[in-house]
Amino acid sequence: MSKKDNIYADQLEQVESFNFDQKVVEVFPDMIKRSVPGYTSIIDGIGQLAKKYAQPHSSIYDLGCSLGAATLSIREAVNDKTSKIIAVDNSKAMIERCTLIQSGYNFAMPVDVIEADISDLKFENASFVVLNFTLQFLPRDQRQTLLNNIYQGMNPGGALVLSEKLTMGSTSLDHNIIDIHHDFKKQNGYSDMEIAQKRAALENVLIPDTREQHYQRFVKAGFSQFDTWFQHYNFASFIVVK
Ligand code: GEK
Repeated sequence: MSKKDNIYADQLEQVESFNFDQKVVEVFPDMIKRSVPGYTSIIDGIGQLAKKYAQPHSSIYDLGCSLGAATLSIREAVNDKTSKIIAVDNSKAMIERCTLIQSGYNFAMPVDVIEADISDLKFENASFVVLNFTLQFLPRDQRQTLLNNIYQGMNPGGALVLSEKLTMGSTSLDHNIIDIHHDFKKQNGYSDMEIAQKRAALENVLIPDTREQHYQRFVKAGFSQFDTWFQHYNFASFIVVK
């Protein structure tokens, strides 16, 4: 069971930059469900999309896997022991907990849980790749290279699912959507102070792009077929097919 996220409940003298440490691991499932609109639907959808795109005898990548929610959804949906999932995160604390969680399930599809920076990976024989709210944490100048690498290592007919917090093109639209997202967090029990301190912690750590910036990157990497398959407020998920 995940503990309740109280990390920003008390007034902090100084808000440090957000990082995925042990404290975050302990509350992560609660934090992400109360903060990201549509998170549970996206996790379920990733399993369904994997059924359509994952190929036998191939590799499936879950990049920035955290505790492996997407990995579990895929393993549950795709009953195939000939392919394997490579779940990667650069947080040691996340990887330790993820390894423990995955070993508690007896699905057919094997999984390797690896501590690494996703920018250092070489992709091979990939049929399905998941970047579920991870690309937004990568420095902007590394994002195109990662997508190029994924495209290079992907089999024809394979797919990438990319979920991201978006920024809207216009300032006033952005302002209103961010307000609505904050109301969503308030409805989920976060106080104004918690929301403000978390926002400060994520400043310069979570850097959102517009939908157009994502679409341009897909084209530049070589992908020709893509669309938004899910959106709730400023949180969207794209399906990108090779
Ligand atoms: C889920 N996908 O539950 N290399 C590897 N991992 C990274 C990197 C990097 N360069 N940068 C950040 N991460 C998950 C949720 S959380 C999203 C993903 C959120 C990892 C980071 O350590 C964290 O675990 C994850 O990306 C982002 O479906 O908390 O908003």
